Amino acid sequence: MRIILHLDLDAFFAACEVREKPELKGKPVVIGADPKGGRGRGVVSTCNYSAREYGIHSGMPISQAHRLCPHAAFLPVNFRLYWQVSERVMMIARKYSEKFQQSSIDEAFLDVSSCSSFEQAEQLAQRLKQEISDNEGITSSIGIGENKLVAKIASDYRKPDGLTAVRPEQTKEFLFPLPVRKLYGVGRKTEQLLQTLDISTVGDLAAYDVQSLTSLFGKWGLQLHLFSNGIDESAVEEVEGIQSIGREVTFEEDTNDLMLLNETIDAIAGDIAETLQEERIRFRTVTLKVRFENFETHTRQLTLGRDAADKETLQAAAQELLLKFADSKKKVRLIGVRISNLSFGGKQKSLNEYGT
Ligand code: TTP
Ligand code: MG
Repeated sequence: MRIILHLDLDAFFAACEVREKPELKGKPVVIGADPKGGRGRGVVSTCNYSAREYGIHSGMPISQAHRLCPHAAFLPVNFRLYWQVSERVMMIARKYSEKFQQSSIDEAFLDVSSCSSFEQAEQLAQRLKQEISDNEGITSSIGIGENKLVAKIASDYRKPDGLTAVRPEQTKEFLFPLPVRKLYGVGRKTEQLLQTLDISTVGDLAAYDVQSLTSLFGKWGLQLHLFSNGIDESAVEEVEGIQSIGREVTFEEDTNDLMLLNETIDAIAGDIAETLQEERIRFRTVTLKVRFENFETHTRQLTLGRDAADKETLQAAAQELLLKFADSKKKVRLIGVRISNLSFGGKQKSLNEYGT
């Protein structure tokens, strides 16, 4: 039997800010675009739990967040700070298991099968939470389960500062009442398709005929069947550091001014390059994201023949990718640059893309 633990830091970007500015403690804090007194056009990256009480959440237009809670502290994204805190937290977590996998800036899986029981794993989780909170002043939530799927869903079950252990014999009763959206890989599109089949909970999905699922979804149908039954054989595999770094900008007004687009790309690239240099990170793949006025969103990417870390290479690559959109007549609402295929501290590591 395996015992897997999933760690997810609470309201991470906001927690880092509150830690740096204790006067914000207990107040609603929103991280993201400048609200400009309600006229801002970007989105909320995240917010702390006091702000969530007003209905604010990640991805919400910042103008709406401002309407819901005008007296919140609105702060810009300070990626460098979050990156540093993340690194320190991951260093702590890494000590708790030889099999460790960081899966995003604020999440990691630990294979703690060497614990003799779930009770022991819970004690270990409690110690880990305590050490993170003592050393870094931020809270976290942990889920424990027989595999990565269950552990991840469990970490989200009670938040913030939660600890949820789902023993193998409880897996199905835990999963079945949850909305299908909670399963890995089930996004809005799959959710909508499943809805047309009258499937809304994980239990509905588990009860659905697997053959019908595969004829509708192909291999993914089988995967859905397995996940809904709580089956996930994937291993906790070491993947060092985060897998990609990106920034995006929403324009004040939709635009097709090529000069403005180029300048914006240069500014984003310059910003990312600064983090790279300080942290000694190199990249090989550059992705450009463009969202048009009608919200249609496209990405184009290119992979360099060698690692790079300099601003100029990043800017040139992003500019080249922008040319691929040159024929479009539509105005641009948002533009973003992301780098992936990263190497750290001079050592090449193979990394998978992990988009947020
Ligand atoms: P999450 O772990 O999804 O969110 P969170 O840590 O803020 O809150 P919680 O886990 O307590 O529910 O994401 C981690 C960080 O990633 C988050 O602090 C900010 C960033 N992020 C974005 O920038 N945009 C997004 O849409 C999301 C979901 C997260
Ligand atoms: Mg989190």
